This record gives sequence, C-alpha cells and structure tokens, in this order.
Amino acid sequence: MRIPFRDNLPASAITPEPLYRRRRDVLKLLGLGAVALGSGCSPEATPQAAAPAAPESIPGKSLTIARKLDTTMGETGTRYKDATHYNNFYEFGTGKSDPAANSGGFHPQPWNVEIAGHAEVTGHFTLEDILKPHPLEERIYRLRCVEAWSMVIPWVGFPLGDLLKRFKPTSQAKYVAFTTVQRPAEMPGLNYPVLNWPYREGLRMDEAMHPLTLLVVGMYGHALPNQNGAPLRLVVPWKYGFKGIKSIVKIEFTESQPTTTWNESAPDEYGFFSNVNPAVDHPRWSQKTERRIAGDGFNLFGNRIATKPFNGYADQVASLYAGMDMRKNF
Ligand SMILES: Nc1nc2c(c(=O)[nH]1)N[C@H]1C(S)=C(S)[C@@H](COP(=O)(O)O)O[C@H]1N2
Ligand SMILES: [Mo]
Repeated sequence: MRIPFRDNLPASAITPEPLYRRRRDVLKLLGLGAVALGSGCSPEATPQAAAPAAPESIPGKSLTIARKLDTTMGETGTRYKDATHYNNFYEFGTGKSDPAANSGGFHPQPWNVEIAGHAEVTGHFTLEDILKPHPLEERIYRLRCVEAWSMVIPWVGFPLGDLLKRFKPTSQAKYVAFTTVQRPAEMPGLNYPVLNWPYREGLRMDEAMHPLTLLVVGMYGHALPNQNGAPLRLVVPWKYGFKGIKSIVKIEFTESQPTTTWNESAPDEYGFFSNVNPAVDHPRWSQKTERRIAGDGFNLFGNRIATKPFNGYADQVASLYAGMDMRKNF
C-alpha cells in the first residue's frame, strides 16, 4: 500500500497568534556539556533576561525549566498555533488538522512506560518515575518532516540517554525500539489500517545516547498537547520528523535492528536511518528544499529554504555515520 502523504491545510485551521519570541540568551552548541546554565531545576536557575514567557493562550501545565539552548542560533520560531494545528499523528487521522481536531478525548494521564529487553533494570514505570530525576531543558530545535516542510519549536525535555543509562543496558543492547500507545477508543485513526499499528520507531544505540536526542514532555514552556504526542515523545533533530515517535508506552533494548512503522510500510521510501539529507531525494519528491513554517504568516507555498545535511546538525552528528554509504543507508 502507498500512503499518499497529505500536505494540505484549510486556511481556517490557522489563526494569527503573537510570534513566539525567541530567547535572546542564545547559548552555543558546544558539545552540549559546556552549555549547562545553572543547575538544579528551580526557575531561578534561568537567567531573568531569558525573556518572554510563552504566549498566555497556551493551555496545559506550565513546566519548570532548568536551562535553555537555541540550536538554531536565531532562526525565526514557529507560532504555537501552527505547531499545534499542522501535525502528523496518524492515530488521530491522516490530515494535518486531524490531530488537533480529534485528540480531545485522549487521556495522557495516568501514564506508564514499559522498559524491556537487554538491560539490568526492566519493568513497568509510572511517568513520574520516568521523569523524576531529570531536570527539564528547553531546546529550540528544527523539526523537518519528510514531506519537505519544517518548523522551529522550543521543546521541553531532557536527553534520552540520561534516562536509558538508569536501566543499565547490557552489551547486547545495540538498538532501542519505541512503541506508541494503542487506544482505538481514544484514537479514531487506529480504526483505519493505513499503517501497521501500533506505531513503532527505533534508533541505533549511539544515536539514542547522543546528547541532541531529546525525550520531550512539553513545548513552548508547557506540557505537550495531545496532538504533539502527550505525555512523552521523542525528538531527534537530525532525522526526518517521523522518527519523533509520539505518546510512547514502551522502550525496548534490542540486539537486532527493530522494525519501524514507515520502513515496514514503504521500505523504498523510508529507511531505518532517515537522516535529513538534501542529496538523497524521496522517490516521489525532492528533498533539496523545505517549506519553513515560521513567523507570522502561515504560507503553504512560500518561505522555501535549502535543506541542510542532517537538518543543520552535521557538526554534531555526521561522525556517527563515518564510513557509511548514506544513499544505501537512507
Ligand atoms: N505515534 C506517532 N508518532 C508520530 C507520527 C504518527 O503518525 N504517529 N507522525 C510523525 C511525523 S511524520 C512527524 S513529521 C512528527 C510531527 O510532530 P509534530 O506534530 O509535533 O510537529 O511526528 C511523528 N511522530
Ligand atoms: Mo513527517
């Protein structure tokens, strides 16, 4: 089956919203160890110059952020309204406005996550258990969808690797597999066989442990809205957006490369690695440019910019793929 990606949005789905103003205290991405700003997780750890809180219209619990990082070094941010009303979350429908429209009945609380596979510690954990030891960071990352549009979003989360280490993966753990919750009563899209449910993703161990890989619980300073993957999702900024699996209920350490939903659905179109790569086109469209959804005008056709290798994160991650043929391992 071929899944036609839809990239159409009724203008009515987007209404003007104050621009999300980016922080002026831009921090340098220097291997990430050097950017820690303050410690602990009290709001006081954040410099007050760190300016405007998220727009007031943002619903959901406000999160306490220990440190901030802008990896885009000043690119214009995407409005909250656009980031929450132009989504891919097929469990709620295949249209871009479906996730916002159809996720109101989803209950991200209480939430449990199963940790399984090759690790010394496994079992079922509450979301609170999962999150407790980790101070939250705000990281402004680009997210580029394989459909050639992109956004700049202030995510709130912490490095996935910090969590994974707590379970003491064994030497057999070569990959990490993720699974999304499957609740047909709350997720109407699950009643259609457009993908093999549940949605699954995977990373190689070194990718999962990379400090840029973020386990996300919020955006724009607040808890994730349902349509963006509440209560827990992945963001891997150098990979196409579909690697950012939403509403995670299972994390498994595996020895062999896990099956991933999009790769299973169309192996010639969506590889396991799916690193953003302008030199390797999707079989049905170019990946050389992208439509940046940012600023105060949502423009379906404008704001076209060049796509960067590894989505602009090559300095940090290209070495993970040294010696690999990126055309074969797309
Ligand atoms: N469970 C699940 N996760 C998913 C998807 C999905 O359909 N189901 N879509 C992916 C795709 S294609 C993209 S581009 C991003 C979009 O994230 P956003 O809506 O927060 O921008 O989520 C990814 N995670
Ligand atoms: Mo995507």
